[in-house]
Amino acid sequence: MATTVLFEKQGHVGVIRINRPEVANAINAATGRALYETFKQVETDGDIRAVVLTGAGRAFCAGQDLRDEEAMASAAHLGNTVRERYNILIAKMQALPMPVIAAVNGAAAGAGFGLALACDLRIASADAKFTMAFSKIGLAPDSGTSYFLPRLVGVAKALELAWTADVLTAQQALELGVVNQVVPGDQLLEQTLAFAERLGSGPTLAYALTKQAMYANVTANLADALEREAQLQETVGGSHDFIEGVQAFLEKRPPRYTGV
Ligand code: LHQ
Repeated sequence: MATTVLFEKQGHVGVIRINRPEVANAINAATGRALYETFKQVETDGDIRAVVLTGAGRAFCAGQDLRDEEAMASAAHLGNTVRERYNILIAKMQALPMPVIAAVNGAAAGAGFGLALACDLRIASADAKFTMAFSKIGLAPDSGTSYFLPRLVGVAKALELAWTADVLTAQQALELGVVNQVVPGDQLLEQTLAFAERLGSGPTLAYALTKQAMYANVTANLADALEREAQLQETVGGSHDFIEGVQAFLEKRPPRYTGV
């Protein structure tokens, strides 16, 4: 596999790094494919309990590689690129059962912003920045940005950010709820990994069902949401981690979760 995407395991955490620093980690065909294959590999690796997505060098991801002429050869090519490069990737990321955290080390633009938003949580370095760059080149939002962003910031703010393509600083992103934490740049990976490890040592079956419930119920009606919660509780209620969690509480000791 090409090295435009790097992958390593740190304990139970899978770290995925987009690795085209010379073009701000812009995504060409090979990088899109490698990212998809890496997330697919994570999905089937029973040992990975949390995932971190980050970028090499100064940027997180500048979105579509604007020098990738084939992707932009015609309107039809553009639509197909969105479907075949980004949509499948976003869907794969969302379907992963474990927490996926973006460690946003720099600029996240266009589809790069979309990749950050498709992660469950975002931790940003103080010098990260975010832009819905699409409109600057005459495009409309893609890569899930028109789905995720209004859910985080509301429709009016999402429209403002999409229409203006104004750049959000890390601090502004924090205030808007786009990112969960802002940390000094030189501590970004270390702090994100520590957080990922913390989540990875939790009751990960319960976490997977939590993720399912949150994403599904954000658009559900109350009756369906309540019933989904009952069903998920039925599933997780049969797990070792549930028995262990209660036992540990009663014995006044930390739980030892195994994810089953
Ligand atoms: C780039 C890029 C880039 C190539 C920086 N491509 N080289 C989906 C499907 C199909 C078609 C179209 O679109 C989409 C969805 C999208 O993602 S559309 C949005 C595409 N992205 C953009 O428009 C963002 C363009 N880039 C920027 O605004 C800035 O470069 C950001 C804010 C990302 C970073 O700014 P700086 O930190 O100041 O870095 P820089 O601008 O100096 O960039 C560093 C290098 O990376 C530079 O190369 P050079 O050889 O001049 O040093 C840039 O040309 C290159 N680069 N983005 N998307």
